[in-house]
Amino acid sequence: MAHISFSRRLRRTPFTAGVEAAGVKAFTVYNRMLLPTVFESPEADYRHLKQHVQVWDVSCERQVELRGPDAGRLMQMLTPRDLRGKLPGQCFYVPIVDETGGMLNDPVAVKLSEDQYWISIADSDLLLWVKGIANGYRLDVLVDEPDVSPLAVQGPKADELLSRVFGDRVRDIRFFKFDMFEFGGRDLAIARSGYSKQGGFEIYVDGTEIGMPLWNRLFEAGADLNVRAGCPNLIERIESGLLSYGNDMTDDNTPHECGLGRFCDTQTAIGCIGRDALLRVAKEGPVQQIRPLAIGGDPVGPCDRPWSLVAGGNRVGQVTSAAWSPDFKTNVSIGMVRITHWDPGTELTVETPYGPRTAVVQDGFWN
Ligand code: THG
Repeated sequence: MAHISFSRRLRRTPFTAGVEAAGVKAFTVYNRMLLPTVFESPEADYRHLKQHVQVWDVSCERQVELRGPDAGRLMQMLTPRDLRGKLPGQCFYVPIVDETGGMLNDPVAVKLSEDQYWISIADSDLLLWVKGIANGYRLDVLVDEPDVSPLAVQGPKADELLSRVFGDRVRDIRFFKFDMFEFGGRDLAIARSGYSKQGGFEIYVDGTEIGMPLWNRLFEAGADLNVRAGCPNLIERIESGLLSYGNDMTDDNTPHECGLGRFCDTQTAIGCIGRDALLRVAKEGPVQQIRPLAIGGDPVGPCDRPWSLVAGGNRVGQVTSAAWSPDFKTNVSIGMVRITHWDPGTELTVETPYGPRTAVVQDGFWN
């Protein structure tokens, strides 16, 4: 396989030096930034994540900052989730939709104050859409990308590691809440969140200068916890049903097709730009939806292009993420399946590069 060439367009992060020193084996590109994908091997990284604690350079989850009197109004224009009643100190997973109800991104929004939000984005150029809206509607709000880089600490020993560095107060942070902690003379938001179901935190590291000092401090403090550099793990995130924008869904999909209806309050989300479109499609309901599927046979994956799902000679969907699960001893996968074939237990054929396999719709994700 050929390599990817590095240049200024492919941005390094405040932690890239540490990631390289830790022996990273592969990167992907996400928001034009480096995102590690493998350290030892996907299976070894997975096993370690479920048993110990890892530090993840997820700087590529860039922030779109909204700051000013119209920040709250702008935030509500972007999403069908009803944000009234949300308080500073809270994070929320928010589908972002365009005027057709198509998904533009599925970020975590961080409410810092009534007039300041960070939108911690998945892989799409959301900044351009948000700047366009702010300017087109002449809103009184500044929109930009601050020098803020999330560093995730994930795994069952995450509380122990972070309490050693930031004090026992980190243990009191509840799921999808954040509090402020001092490091190197800076106030950092630390949230209990992250792209795994093994538990843990995300530190929103403000400024490049404190990046490597914080990275090194975490590894010193966690030596006896077997702390390692890690990254979002393909196997674990499929088992957990964590969606990957651009892989499992695109702007052709509504939040309801993505199974994100529980994060939509389309009736009451007044001001949401995609509201009318979503109300129209909500009447009928989605005709295809994300499903977990177990794929039979030997290990398959990763999935670098959609694999067709077929039944009775007809295409009824596609698989977009797949990996062998050592814990569940089956191939775990995420697919988009037509309504006629989406019930749990339905047996389909998936056309993989390794040949046709059976794919059985599951009644839930694995973790
Ligand atoms: N953390 C932060 N930013 C991010 C991600 C992250 N930006 C990119 C990407 N990940 C966005 N996608 C997701 C997908 C799922 C979740 C978070 C971000 C997630 N979902 C939980 C679930 O589905 O069970 C919880 C959702 C909830 O209950 O609110 O955590 O990981 N900063």
